[in-house]
Amino acid sequence: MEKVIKGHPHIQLKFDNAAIETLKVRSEEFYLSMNKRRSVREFSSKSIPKEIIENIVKTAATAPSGAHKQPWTFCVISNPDLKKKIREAAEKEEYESYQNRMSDQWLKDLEPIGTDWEKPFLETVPYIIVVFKKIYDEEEGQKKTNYYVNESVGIACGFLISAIHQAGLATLTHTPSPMNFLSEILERPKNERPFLLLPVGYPAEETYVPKLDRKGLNEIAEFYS
Ligand code: IYR
Repeated sequence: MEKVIKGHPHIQLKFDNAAIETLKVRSEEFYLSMNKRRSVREFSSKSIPKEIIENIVKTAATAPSGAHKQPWTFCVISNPDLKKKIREAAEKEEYESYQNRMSDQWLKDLEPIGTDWEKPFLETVPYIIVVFKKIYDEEEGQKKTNYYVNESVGIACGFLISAIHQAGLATLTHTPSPMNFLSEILERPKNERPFLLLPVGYPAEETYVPKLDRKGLNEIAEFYS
């Protein structure tokens, strides 16, 4: 069913009104599945069909965005030379950060996670996804502002990480800093800024992750009934 509302075409929403019991089961199952997600820092080089990555990126792009501007570009890198370049540039920045730019407190906070400046996974993984935010669009030579760009692209990255996990793969939310080298290596246009870098693959055969707890519901939520 289509309808014109205030001069603009609309379609009737096809909403799956499932029974409450179904909602309970689905919401719990989804939580239990998402609660198994862990950030991984050691990856296998096992290959992954491109189609799976395409589905994951399409899922990320179902995110809501300010005025539906979809202000994102997902760069999917499988080219070994580019992965090498990205690793070298990221490690150069990270080395500087760990040696000189990060505070003692920051380094102390990272100790339990066991990170350092070395990022070999950037070459090991079959894919790196670099998410760029589009601070404006260019239409017929005119600059058109995008809205809530950080929120929109942040939400899309949440969808992306969830899609990677739901597919049965692992990733890491990696933010080398500063990361303008990604614009140069990937030759991005000037309206795009790097937002997040995600290596995507299978975890290495025997991978250990930090023993962490998640905050309980009473620590993260306030209910106003
Ligand atoms: N970007 C660095 C440092 C780093 C910072 C935070 I906050 C982390 O949670 C993890 C790492 C790195 O990727 O090592």
